[in-house]
Amino acid sequence: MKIQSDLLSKVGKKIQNMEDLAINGAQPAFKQAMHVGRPNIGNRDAFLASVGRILDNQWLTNNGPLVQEFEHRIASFLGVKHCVAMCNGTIALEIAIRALGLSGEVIVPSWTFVATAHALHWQGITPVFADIDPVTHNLDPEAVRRMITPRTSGIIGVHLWGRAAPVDELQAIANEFGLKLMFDAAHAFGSSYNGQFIGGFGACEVFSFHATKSFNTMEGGAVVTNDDELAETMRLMRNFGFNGYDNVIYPGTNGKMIEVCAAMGLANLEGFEETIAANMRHHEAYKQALVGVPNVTLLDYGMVESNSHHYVVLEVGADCKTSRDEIIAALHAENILARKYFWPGCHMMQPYRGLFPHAGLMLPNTIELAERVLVLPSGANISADQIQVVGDVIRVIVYSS
Ligand code: T4K
Repeated sequence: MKIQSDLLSKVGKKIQNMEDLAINGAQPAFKQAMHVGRPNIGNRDAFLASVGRILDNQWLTNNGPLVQEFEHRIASFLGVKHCVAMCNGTIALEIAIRALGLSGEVIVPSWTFVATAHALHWQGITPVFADIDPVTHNLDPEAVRRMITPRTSGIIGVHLWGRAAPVDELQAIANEFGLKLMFDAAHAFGSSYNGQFIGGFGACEVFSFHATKSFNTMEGGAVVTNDDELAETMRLMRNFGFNGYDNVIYPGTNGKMIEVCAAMGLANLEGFEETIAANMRHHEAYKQALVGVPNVTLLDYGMVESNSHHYVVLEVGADCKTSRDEIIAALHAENILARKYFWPGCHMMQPYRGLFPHAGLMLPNTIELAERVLVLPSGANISADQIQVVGDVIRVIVYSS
């Protein structure tokens, strides 16, 4: 045995050659899995105190005082008029889509989490997949234009990895063709576009506050908007369409955020700046750990716009002799659970694969990128030493070919 076993769960082993890798029979670098999307847990005491108050109040859900405070705090943090908190990002998307009156076909990227497409399909709307810009990973406005038909009612831009979609270009297309524009901002809490927090663009923007997001409410989401009427419609829709006692005026659903989730959000909001600072340190550590490794590029968020640096995205170059999947296999063998987000693209997932078997013909950049991207472990508890080990595994496996 090369190193003491108690060290394995903390720091991992030295990895210098192929024979040091677990895929070649060596002991895994980590005893416990290193995850993508480890939850950030803010002020634990503040959260637990709020939970005590919730129990004392005997008000657990249905627009309780903490949800109201949460909505107020999020709206003022983002500089928008309304935040309508929801039970998760997917329901928030569904409600926003419905409240905007989208129908027929809506243009979305295939290169996103499948919830973006499902939120449309779930209510009988056809998601039409447009290709992305291979550099930004976001919708290519020209590709969006190509997918417009007489049935198109809207566009959902996704701010992938928290990097803003081409907001102005998409808005110009929406205006030209009389389409509604909204954004899936699930990754983009704390990101900016032209120096302004994401949240105020398009007709509305939808956040996910899932446990795996930079800012979480355990499960949760929200639609934020500057449109008073839209906000009011969504408030009614998330509560079955009730407008006062016994008076239902919409086919609503149950999209309510519960008090415990709002308490988690309030506790995490306190620590959000710290979370971003830690993410940025980790990002820098990954950058250093990968210095000189040929044909792999860490997605750089730059410093011009703000970004939570939550997703550590690695692109394997077309010239790299080691495939993305070989890198993933080597990492997984070490208990480093890197992910292939968002392979293979929504258009290759059911029901879309069956419904639109030829969608890929219009998605060359998506198909290419889906084979080359992986997301590396992150989260508050990851250490620089662990990141170095991840970098060493990638270095050795890339140099091996
Ligand atoms: N739009 C976009 C662009 C999205 O990315 C998402 C969600 C949505 C819409 C929908 O929002 P929500 O309805 O989810 O609010 C995860 C998340 O479940 C999902 O929220 C997220 N995007 C997506 C990118 O990632 P999975 O299927 O990869 O989850 P899972 O269970 O494999 O967990 C991911 C990693 O996190 C694992 O390595 C384990 C770790 N983890 C997870 C949880 C829940 C933890 O360490 N602790 C935890 O509590 O989808």
